[in-house]
Amino acid sequence: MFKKILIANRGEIALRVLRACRELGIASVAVHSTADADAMHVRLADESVCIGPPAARDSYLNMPAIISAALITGAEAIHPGYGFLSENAAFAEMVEAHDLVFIGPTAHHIRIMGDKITAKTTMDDLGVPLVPGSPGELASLEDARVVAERIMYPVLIKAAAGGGGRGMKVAQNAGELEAAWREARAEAAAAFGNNAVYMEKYLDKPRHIELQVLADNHGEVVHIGERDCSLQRRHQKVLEEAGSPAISATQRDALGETVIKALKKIGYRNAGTLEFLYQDGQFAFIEMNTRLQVEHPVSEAISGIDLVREQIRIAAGEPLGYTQADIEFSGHALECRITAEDPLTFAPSPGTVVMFHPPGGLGVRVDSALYAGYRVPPHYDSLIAKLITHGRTRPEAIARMKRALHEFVITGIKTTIPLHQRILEAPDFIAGDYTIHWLERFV
Ligand code: MV4
Repeated sequence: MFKKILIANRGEIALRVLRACRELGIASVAVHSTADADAMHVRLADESVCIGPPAARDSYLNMPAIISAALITGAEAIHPGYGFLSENAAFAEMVEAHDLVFIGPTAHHIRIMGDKITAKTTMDDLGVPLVPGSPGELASLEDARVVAERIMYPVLIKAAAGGGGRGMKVAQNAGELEAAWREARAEAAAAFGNNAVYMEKYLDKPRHIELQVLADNHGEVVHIGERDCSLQRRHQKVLEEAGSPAISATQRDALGETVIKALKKIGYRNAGTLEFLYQDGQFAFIEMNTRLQVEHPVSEAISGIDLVREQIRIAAGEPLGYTQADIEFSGHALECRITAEDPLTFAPSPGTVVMFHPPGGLGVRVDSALYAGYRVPPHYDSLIAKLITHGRTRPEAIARMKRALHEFVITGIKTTIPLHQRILEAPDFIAGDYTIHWLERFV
């Protein structure tokens, strides 16, 4: 096992990794920008290194500074958290080139899944179901026309280097195809420096359901159940749940079996998440995330598995030590992402936190790096707390969430707590009856 790990991140996820390190008896090194000198992750770590000015590109994305911090402090491994360098294959390679361990998948797998076309063709070859679409990159507008006629309108043109909805254009009919093609390519080139695009049939009312997996370096692969992440606004997830209210345990097990077989074949390692669209009883793979995700705590709640501990153990070469048959799912979990934003306009609301009283009690977890007197810097993501509740049933998890939101006091900045309270009262939410479009219409 490692003796010391560097955490290349900030905020609640840096704390999450620090906690796993301390429980495993591993020393921790925090890195921080000048804007984060007073941040909680710096205070909680055994050591810290300042890696640059506030702008993320000069600090949390500064690869040489982070590698140097690891070498100077004698850390043996780097946990990237989520965002920042977590899905940067070049960084994973740089880490390994300095005889450090990247706590995550291999650079090869990060690269395959980072290109959405390669990810899809890989999964297709492995028998994972996809949305009908182009077999690969669209070669020309003519090619796009041929594929669209075959799969039938409406169609969606997506950027190969995409994700997060950028460079994605719908064509409802043949008349809209040329504009969609041009706009998708232009947006992809501008956003990613890569104008490669592909086509899928446009699903009009899907749910976003993703499957958490863990794979060790010895060929064992397990799934940790699904999460329903359909409640999102402008491609930002707002509230997630495990399991999905829309699918049965039988459906989950069948999907899990297909995915495990596929990941064993490609020798995938560490944690990962496969994203699916689910509509009319069918799953269709769209993307794979090769990192720990923000919403991982709901999977931890229903499985009892500490995903970050497992990531670290796997990276150190330890076998999982259990199989799918040993994993039991219990109850239901919800996560509310609380951001420093106006709950009505979503305008960012950085500033100084005056009061901070997180809720507690049975079935309640708060992952947050906030404290009274902390100044939320304007330079980074607006996520300030994740509130997770677990119950024996979905109604119990909902009741706990309402109770916990009622207890939660954050003053000095605006937060989205009132938005979550409204969602939890909505009959469609209570019934579990929502698609990826529901929240956009609700807010
Ligand atoms: C889709 C889709 C409908 N049909 N693909 C958006 C971001 C990217 N990760 C995939 N996305 C979508 N792909 C087909 N064939 C609708 C979306 C989509 C979406 C997906 C998941 C969660 C929220 C979303 C919000 C709008 C659109």
